[in-house]
Amino acid sequence: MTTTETDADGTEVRARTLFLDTARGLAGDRAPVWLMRQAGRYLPEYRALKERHAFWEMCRTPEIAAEVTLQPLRRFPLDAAIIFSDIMTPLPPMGVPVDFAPGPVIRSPLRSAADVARLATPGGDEVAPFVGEAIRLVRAEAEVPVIGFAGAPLTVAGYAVQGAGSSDYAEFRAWLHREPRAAHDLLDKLADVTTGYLRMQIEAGAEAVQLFDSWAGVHDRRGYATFGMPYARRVLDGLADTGVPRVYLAVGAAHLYPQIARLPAEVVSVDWRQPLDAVRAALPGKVLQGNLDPAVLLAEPGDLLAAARRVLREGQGGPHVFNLGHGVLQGTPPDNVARLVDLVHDFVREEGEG
Ligand code: 1CP
Repeated sequence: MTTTETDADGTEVRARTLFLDTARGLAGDRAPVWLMRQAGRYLPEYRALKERHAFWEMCRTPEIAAEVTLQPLRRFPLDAAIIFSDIMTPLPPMGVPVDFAPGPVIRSPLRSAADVARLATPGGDEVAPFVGEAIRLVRAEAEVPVIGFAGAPLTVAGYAVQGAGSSDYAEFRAWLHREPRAAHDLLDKLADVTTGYLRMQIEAGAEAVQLFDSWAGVHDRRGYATFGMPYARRVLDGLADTGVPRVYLAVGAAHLYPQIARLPAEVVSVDWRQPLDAVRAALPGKVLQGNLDPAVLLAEPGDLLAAARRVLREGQGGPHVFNLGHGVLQGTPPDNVARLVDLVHDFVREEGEG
């Protein structure tokens, strides 16, 4: 299959479909590339906008959200855009105010069954119409597909109950044991709202969706089987009829791969802790997305390129979307991102390998 074309002067034209074809399981001539947090504070043009607008204002103003989404595409020949928003977006319309400082802060975290009972469950069109509008604006300008996204119920519940990001979510994990019924009610509401919200994004023009279960890995297998996987499954199943490729991300979650392997997602985004050839054996039939260590983008160019080549070689055993194992770090030099994206473009899959 040929997914790249060459124009009159011999330069490669990105076929619009490379990312989507790969996400659907077709291994093309090269791996498509996009980077989690490709928009954000490592780009001076983002920081310039951020000086004039608060984070929520940027998310809630479609023209600004679209502009921020497009910023990395103007610099780098990326194969997909991810809409600029946050996994916290559905919480305020459910009745949970969220501030950013710079990570999310919930001043009144959910604690009791009554707190959960009070939550609203806005329909897909009510959650965040500005996200749909931003997607339409990006679709009108971008040459590459737009990825919509949401947080997975377990990860969003972790913030809503813990009150902020945490390295271990101990408070939240204790709450799951103390208040399992309220936890299921909360996850149930989040699953409904998230499904509607993602369907709205697809209707607005998102051609793939990613479900971020960033903190799934802090839970043990039993906790994930009880509170994580069933709700992620419900959201993903709720999108099946759209035909849009579904990407599921979890970080530090190798102990959960037996469960993740059975989720209805075409693509699994994996962190850098294990090489892709080893992960492929644990996630049979899945397209793999990942998994360069984002810290490597802070290293010398020679070391960065060697590490990226290793990821590309390890990904050759099946369909592979090149990405980082997690988001771009704040101090990343944009020149290193340029070097990385060029390298992925120039790397040709070795026939018969992998
Ligand atoms: O001050 C600033 O500039 C705010 C920094 C920032 C940005 C740029 C936050 C606060 N969110 C975002 C954008 C964002 N968040 C995007 C779109 C941009 C892109 O990817 O190009 C996406 C997809 C997210 C998703 C997100 N937010 C996740 C899932 C991805 C992941 O990193 O695992 C999570 C966990 C969040 C929560 C969040 N929001 C912001 C921060 C700094 C964090 C994480 C830190 C924490 O838990 O405290």
